[in-house]
Amino acid sequence: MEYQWYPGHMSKAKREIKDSLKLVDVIIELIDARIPYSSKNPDIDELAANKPRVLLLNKADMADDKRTAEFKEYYEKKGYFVLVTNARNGNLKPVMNVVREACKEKIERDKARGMINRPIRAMILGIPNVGKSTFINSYAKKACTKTGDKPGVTTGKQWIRLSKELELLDTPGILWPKFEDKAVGLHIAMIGSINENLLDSNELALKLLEFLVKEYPGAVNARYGVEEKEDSLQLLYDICFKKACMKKGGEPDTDRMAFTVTDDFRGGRFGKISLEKVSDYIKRED
Ligand SMILES: Nc1nc2c(ncn2[C@@H]2O[C@H](COP(=O)(O)OP(=O)(O)O)[C@@H](O)[C@H]2O)c(=O)[nH]1
Ligand SMILES: [Mg+2]
Repeated sequence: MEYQWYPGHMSKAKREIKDSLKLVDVIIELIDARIPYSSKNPDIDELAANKPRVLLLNKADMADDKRTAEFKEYYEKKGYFVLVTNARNGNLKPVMNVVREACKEKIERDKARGMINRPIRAMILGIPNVGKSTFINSYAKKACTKTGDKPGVTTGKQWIRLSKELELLDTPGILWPKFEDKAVGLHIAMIGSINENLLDSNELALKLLEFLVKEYPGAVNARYGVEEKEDSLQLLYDICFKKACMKKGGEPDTDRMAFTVTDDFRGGRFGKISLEKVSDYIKRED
């Protein structure tokens, strides 16, 4: 499998993020709870320069709750302030609580200097499609005051005041996933965050079926009414027959069914499923 890489574009983005980071007290990084390892960009560690880090395990409504809880604990042990979120129905209170906790030192420092009402400033970061815009919009909708340029700070930076306590840079930082790792590329393709035609869609569906049968027994049967088996190509044929997904000549239309399987997965129609679990990654990172 081949993945595309955009070094020029990304190094510019990285520089911009680095500049913006100088202006904020805390970094709020969104990752996809279905792939908490693959959607977490390691560049942020290098860019972050000791800022407090809040990690949002977003799209948790589509992920496996048990696996999400394990990742939450795993990242907390690494020093992140972690929150499980669904950016589509944003509730600001829990976000404020973790941000406040992450910025405890700054708040106390301000207090000691007699600066009581200085809002916390944050920047949203993440790879494409994790929900950055949705997050900003769902909170900004409630508060919706663009605070405009701050004189003396910088030009061209817009801040959104979410509350008296919290301001967000209105443009999120977009980082690229770590595609050199084939498993990362595959998982990102499975959830549909990169352009579909970068990967063979049949192969993608076969890998999904293989994964589901192994890790979530019963999910494929519940969806298509077929007997589950390890041979995912045979399974795809079985699903074609079961669902009468045939070409004009009477042959099973595996291309069309592969598309349906992938689409069903991305739409959450196999249930709440995570492609990754902590135990798969603990050996790699630690
Ligand atoms: N189910 C679900 N969908 C979400 C969530 N957050 C974002 N989305 C959807 O994911 C897609 C990408 O979100 P977007 O905010 O554009 O991602 P961005 O590229 O990081 O800005 C959109 O279709 C959103 O509606 C979430 O928590 N749960
Ligand atoms: Mg966006």
